[in-house]
Amino acid sequence: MDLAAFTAALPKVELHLHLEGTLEPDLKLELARRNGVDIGQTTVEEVRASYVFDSLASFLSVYYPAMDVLVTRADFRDLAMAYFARAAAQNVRHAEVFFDPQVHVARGVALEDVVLGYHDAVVDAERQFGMSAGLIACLVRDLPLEGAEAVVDGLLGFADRIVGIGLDSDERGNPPARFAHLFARARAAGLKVTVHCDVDQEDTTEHLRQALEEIVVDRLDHGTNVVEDPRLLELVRTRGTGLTCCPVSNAFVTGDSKAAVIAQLLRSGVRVTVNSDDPAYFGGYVTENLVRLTQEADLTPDELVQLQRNAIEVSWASGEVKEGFLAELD
Ligand code: ES4
Ligand code: ZN
Repeated sequence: MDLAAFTAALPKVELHLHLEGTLEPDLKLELARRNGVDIGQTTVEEVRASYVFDSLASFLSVYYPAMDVLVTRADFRDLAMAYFARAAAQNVRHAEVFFDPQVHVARGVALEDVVLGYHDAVVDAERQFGMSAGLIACLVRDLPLEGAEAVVDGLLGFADRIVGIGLDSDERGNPPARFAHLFARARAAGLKVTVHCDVDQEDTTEHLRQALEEIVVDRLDHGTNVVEDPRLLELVRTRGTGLTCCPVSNAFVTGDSKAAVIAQLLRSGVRVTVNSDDPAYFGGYVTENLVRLTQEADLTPDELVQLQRNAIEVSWASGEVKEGFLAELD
């Protein structure tokens, strides 16, 4: 069997996926029509042609306005179900997925409709596809802090519907330490904590240091710049901190998939995982990300299996789900 077929058949885990980043052009048009939202495009080709970016900032300036088409609880459920269906078709058995509640609340959508809509899909995905999933609410680091505080207040009322809190969006001038008090509150409510330290951003090393030493994150999203600081690298290795890497996304944001450094980390025993980030925009779901890394860094079948073992180990799935997945991998 060739490696692409091996990868497609492999049971997989996805840990770095923004639900709003799975908004494919056809669903965007359907939701716009359903809700009477004028998005300025009327065909799939036009929507696709509007997806042009070469940096994190230029990507985000396309990504956030697209969310206007999401209005009702059913819209959020439909978006997440479309992703879970694609993931299940790629043999993703467990997924922990991000969403950006602040952006929706700022548009006048009730937090409850966002969380419950996405949670409806988690329940349906289990029933329809036999896959498990968890929701991670991200704080949007470049929006006003008061909004993040209000959203955390609200989210604590839904703590049984989510598994963790994350931090995403534009890193420039938005260090993780500014959100430390909110992560502490989330953790006290039993939630896990993960922070985006995107590749090659401004102050990358300082942001990694704050995430690891001050917030003491459970995982790092991207995080590959730890290789630049031997002390932080050692911390990640000894703690077994998971890194959720996204090669196809990296190529858009920085012009480099970072395949070499991801493979180097994997081979040195760091718990690296491979994920798709914003697949509707970057054009690759988890299988395509694994295939790209395999081609660029010459991964072996054993290394592909190791990536999935890493992913389930650093996931926040139940013991039962973890054991079931490891048995499937063997
Ligand atoms: C994101 Cl690529 C990326 N980086 C930071 N925040 C994000 N949210 C969605 N995609
Ligand atoms: Zn991300």
